[in-house]
Amino acid sequence: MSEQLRVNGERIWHTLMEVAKIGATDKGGCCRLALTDLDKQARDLYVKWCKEAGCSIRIDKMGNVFARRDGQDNSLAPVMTGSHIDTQPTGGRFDGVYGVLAGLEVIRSLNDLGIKTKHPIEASIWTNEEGSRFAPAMVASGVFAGEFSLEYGLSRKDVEGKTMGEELKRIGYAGDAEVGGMPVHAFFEVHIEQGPILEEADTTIGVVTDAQGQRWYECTLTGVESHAGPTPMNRRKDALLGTARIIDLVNKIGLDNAPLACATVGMVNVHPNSRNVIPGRVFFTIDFRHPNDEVLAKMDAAMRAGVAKISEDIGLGCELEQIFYYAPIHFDDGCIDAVRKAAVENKYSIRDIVAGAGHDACYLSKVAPASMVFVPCIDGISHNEVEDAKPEWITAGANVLLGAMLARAEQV
Ligand code: HGY
Ligand code: MN
Ligand code: MN
Repeated sequence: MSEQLRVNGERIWHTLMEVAKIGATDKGGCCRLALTDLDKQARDLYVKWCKEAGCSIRIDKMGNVFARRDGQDNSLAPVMTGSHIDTQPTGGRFDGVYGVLAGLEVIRSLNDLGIKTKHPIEASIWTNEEGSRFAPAMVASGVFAGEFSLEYGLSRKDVEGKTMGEELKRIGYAGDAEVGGMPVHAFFEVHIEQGPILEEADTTIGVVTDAQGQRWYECTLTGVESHAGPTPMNRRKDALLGTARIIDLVNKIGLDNAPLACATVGMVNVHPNSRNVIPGRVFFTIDFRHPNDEVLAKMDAAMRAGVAKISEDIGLGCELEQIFYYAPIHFDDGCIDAVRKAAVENKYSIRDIVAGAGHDACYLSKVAPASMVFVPCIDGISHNEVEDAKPEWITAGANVLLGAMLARAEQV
């Protein structure tokens, strides 16, 4: 790759820090939940920048935003990149938004370099990747890939009962373009690793070959609310006790399938959550992950058996629902090679890696050749306000994205 085929590292860093101001938290992170006014503000800024870079803008019915740079032959399927701009409640300045702004930087750099491509290029924002405000995660790229119906996607509700459809309309991003059903020549997503592997190996680029599978559950345990004082211990139906035992069970299932299994209870809502009332109802979530689908199924079975026993032992009602599942993914070998080649041509240190988190590229891989580029993050921490990355890593990931996209979009 010639020396000139590089992005403007200062510009992408500045762009990232500009967007980081939208939803900035006191601890240096970002809280920009999906389809809030802050999400709208960041989307509007991105659209403005993309228009300034000469792109046309398309918004689909799930609010996915596509900034299109024409190719020499616009009848050809686009080479796409993108990620998400929504964050966790205590999110960082890089998760998702880095991949969105790297797409913009690729377009800006192609403009600076006066490069035309045979295929059009599209840089995208995928709605509600985090699955924090609206569950499940990656729902809009899931609709695009045909994993979920449009009606299912638009009907996802937040804790206040607001639907994605209503919130898309409210922020002005209920587009009219159909969701998916279009050919995509290739899709690349650049993202911070969100784990410790690359930094510990002093490696700049992660060539993402696979993504682990996930199973998400919602569980409601129902016991009997009663007075913490006069109710004898042997007369209680304590929903929080059951939850505590299940949290320990989930953790044990993760440890029993170490070193690759991940098992987390991240959300617990206790009712009535009063210090002198024995909880009568508890809602909580379970998140299982593993790169091997059979192991993921084994974890599922062990959890279901354990939950049934715990509920019976304490005399609790139990509603357990799996709300999200996708099998482990192997990305497209041609796209993986394009990433590897671009990294080697840039003389970056590289290693193959499996994505521990879910990403929009996971669903895009079902409808297009896709792969990802990882860069390290400081101490491997993400989904935390301290999330951080070195400017040289950010530049490196964008350079590799440029090279990989050009390889598939074909410079003319
Ligand atoms: O949960 C995930 O893996 C992603 O952050 N949505
Ligand atoms: Mn992400
Ligand atoms: Mn995330």
